[in-house]
Amino acid sequence: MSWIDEPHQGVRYGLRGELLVEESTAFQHVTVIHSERYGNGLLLDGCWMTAEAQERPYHEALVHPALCSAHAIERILVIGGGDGGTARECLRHSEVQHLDMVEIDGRVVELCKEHLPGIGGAAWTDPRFQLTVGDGIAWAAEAPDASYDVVLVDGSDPAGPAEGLFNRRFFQHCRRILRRGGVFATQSESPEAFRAVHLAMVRLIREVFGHADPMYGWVPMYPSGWWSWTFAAVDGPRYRSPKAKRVSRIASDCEVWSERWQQGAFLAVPAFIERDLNP
Ligand code: SPD
Repeated sequence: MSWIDEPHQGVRYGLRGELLVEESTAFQHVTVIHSERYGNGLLLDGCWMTAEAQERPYHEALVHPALCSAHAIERILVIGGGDGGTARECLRHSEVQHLDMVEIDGRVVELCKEHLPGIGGAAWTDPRFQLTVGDGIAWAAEAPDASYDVVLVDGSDPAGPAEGLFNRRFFQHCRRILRRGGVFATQSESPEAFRAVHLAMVRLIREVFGHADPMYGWVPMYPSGWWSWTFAAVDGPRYRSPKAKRVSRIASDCEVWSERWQQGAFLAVPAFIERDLNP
């Protein structure tokens, strides 16, 4: 047993556990651990991505505001999301007919299937699920106009292979490929530990879509534990109004997400962020 830490700006975010896998892929350094507190976990380039007992609040928050509110949810695109948790939550919605997941690092998928199989769970064998190992940024750039009802970005931090998931061109393509009534969502970093990146993302998505709203919650293993997800839609902030029928089908099996939790999370904009976003 040892401590496995993500150092960030002079603070260490760590779990006590043992190393299971440590290797470099063509894209990044991958570490898989077993921790006492949160079960098996994954780090990419030394940054926490997920752990068995930490993933549900993160994935539920990214997925359900979008999937409960988009006009239709037949065709979904997930960019990143190699552990399968985002796809798993999407596929709990029976109206989803097809889900493309485009993950750049096939080795991450293999390691997650082997060491964190419960995160992807039923998604890995769901006939609606289509995995492409490839560049999600290029996928969005090449997808036809209005080809998805929901686009979800489940990438890592803005360094290395995920860097292009944080720029204007990428967000413009995400908007272009959404159908009418479609919803876009991305993880948008910590308002405390990645304040500048978070603000830049919300501002940029607002410019591209004409509006966007961050939603705040907690993922204790991530830097500061305080996290955000940002939503935008083609036709206004429909993600703030989930459809009752979809909510009733999934809410009882969620760990953290509920319609009420979501309402509070959209309202919980820290004052220091509010002042910067709406001076
Ligand atoms: N600093 C952590 C950012 C992690 C975002 N994605 C996590 C992947 C979980 N599916």
